[in-house]
Formats: sequence, structure tokens, C-alpha cells
Amino acid sequence: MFAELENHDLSAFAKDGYFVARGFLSASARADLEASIQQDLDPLVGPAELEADVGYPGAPGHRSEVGGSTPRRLRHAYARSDDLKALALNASAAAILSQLMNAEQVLLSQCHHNCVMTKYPGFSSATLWHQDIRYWSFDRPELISIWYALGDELEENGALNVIPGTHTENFDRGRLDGNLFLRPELKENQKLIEQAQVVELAAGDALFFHCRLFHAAGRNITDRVKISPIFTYHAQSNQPIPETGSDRLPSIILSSTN
Ligand SMILES: O=C(O)CCC(=O)C(=O)O
Repeated sequence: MFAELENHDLSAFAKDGYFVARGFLSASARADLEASIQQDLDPLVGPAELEADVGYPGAPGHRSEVGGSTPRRLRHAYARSDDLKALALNASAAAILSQLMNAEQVLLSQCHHNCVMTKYPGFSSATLWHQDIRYWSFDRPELISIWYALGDELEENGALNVIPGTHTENFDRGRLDGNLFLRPELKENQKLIEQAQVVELAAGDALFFHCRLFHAAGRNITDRVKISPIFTYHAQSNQPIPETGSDRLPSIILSSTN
């Protein structure tokens, strides 16, 4: 159903740096994914990152504090279950990526994202404004991630916010702090942040976004956990730089027919 993108989706992605494929996952695919992910959340199966590890606003200060064992992400999603592997290699997604990248051969990076993001009630943190590419090393900053909503994602449970068009802009180093987050105290950054939009997703939607798009997310103030698998892709012609963190594990070739 999603094998061919409409021209307006392609133009929206080129202009804004993201687009949403609505209703991408069926209810039964979501249920299977949720069931297999739940098995890895309780009890927690590593490798995982805890909220207490990141030190982001709202996170417990230490693993020994109340809420200190709250997961933030299950790492190595591709290798965790057949359901997650099938999602990472989804042929319709591959066809869309191929169009968005104007590339015949698209690969899944096992080194970046490749995880299941979680936001738990009570102990989740906010993520400040950043570009994912900031710690990644490829020939060109032209990767695309797909964020899958297994449940509805709204401002109150920590949906992503984006600043449309920032994937094409260049930002002076001085606008970013030591961890390469936008410095919110700067007037020019405040103007930029005023243009932010929340990307509300319904269960089953897939958000495709460029690795240079500035994005952020708030805490989950509802009483239900939010679960979002995310995978990152690059074209065959855009390889990781040898001996960097982007080259730790081999990328996986996608096929747009299966
Ligand atoms: O869900 C969030 O807090 C956003 C996560 C995110 O943007 C990231 O880890 O790169």
C-alpha cells in the first residue's frame, strides 16, 4: 500500500525534513510487536539504557533512587526478536526510503538508534533540541530514521516535536552547548524553537525523519507507557567512516520486495 510515495510526500520531506505514513502498521502487527517487546521489558533484557543513565531533565538522578531502574531504551532491537527484525527490514519502508534517498540500495545501520524507545509514567525524562547526526560519522549527513508509534503519541505522553526545515540549515557551533543541544538561552535559538511543531501520531503511524532535523520531546505525564521502535538507514553510497562508532557493526542490506 505504501510502495509508492505521492509527489507531495516527497516534496514535504524535502522541505520539512519529515513526513508521516499514516496507518503504516496493522493492528495485528502492533499487537505482535508489543507482546515481544513486553517480554524484554519485564523482566528487563539487556542491553538497555535506563532513564537514570542519561541525566536528562526529569530523569532519576541515580540508579539507586526511586524509579532508578526505569528503562529508557532497549538497545539492539534488530537482534531481539523475529517481529522487530521484520519491522527493521519492512519492504514497504525500504521502498519509501529508496525514494526519499533517491538510492537503489538502502541499508539498516545497526549502530544508531536500532532500539525501542520507552517513556514510562512517573520517571520519564525530556529530551532537549538536537540533531541525531551530531554523534554519527558517515560520508554524508544524509540518514533517515523511522519512528514507529505502537500506541497514540501526543504531547502529554512525550511525542516528538520537530522544527521543520532545519535539516537544510547550517548552525554555528556557538548555538549548541557542550553536548550539542540547542542553547535555549540564545535569542536566535528561541526564535527557531518558536517554529516547533508537535508530531502527533496515531497507533500504527510511521514517522520518517532526516538525521539533521532538530527535534525534542517532553516527559510522559499520562499513566501508560509509550513504546516506539526506531531504526536508522543510509544509502549504499553513504558509508560509515571506518573505525568510528558508526562502523562498529555491519549494516544490513534491505530489499524492497519480500
Ligand atoms: O523520546 C524522546 O525523548 C526523544 C528521543 C530522541 O530524540 C533521541 O534519543 O534521539
